[in-house]
Amino acid sequence: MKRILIAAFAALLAFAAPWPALAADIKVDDAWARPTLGQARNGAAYMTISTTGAADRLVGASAPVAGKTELHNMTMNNNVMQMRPVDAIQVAPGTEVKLQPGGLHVMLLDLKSPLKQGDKFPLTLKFERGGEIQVQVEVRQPRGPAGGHRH
Ligand SMILES: [Cu+2]
Repeated sequence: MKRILIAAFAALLAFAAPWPALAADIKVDDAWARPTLGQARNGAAYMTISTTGAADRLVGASAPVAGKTELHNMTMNNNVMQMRPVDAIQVAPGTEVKLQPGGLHVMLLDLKSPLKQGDKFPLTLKFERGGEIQVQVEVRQPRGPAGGHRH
């Protein structure tokens, strides 16, 4: 009897697999990347991530346009901005995590072709709990006064 109960419980768990529901809790807004200049082989993707569910962690990403993709943060070190890979980016309920120039970003390495203004490319984000979410990244200049054109 006990064994049957365990099997039934396991089946229930399988059917109630939380992946789709959790993925739906994650919201990714305004995914964009700056156009690459000249022969630059690297780029960065920015976006705003929030969740209406439990806390989660962005643990990886992949994009067909890039040979390799890493999660990075920019930090000041002796007055020099440095990029460092991070293992994960925390997403807590009720707060927006902003990936933006000068801070957290998804680093796109070994680009297979330049990122051109107006283009869009798919980016798959991997969340620890929520699983994979694909977003479309728009290639454009930064918006707003802080990130406007600097000529
Ligand atoms: Cu970077």
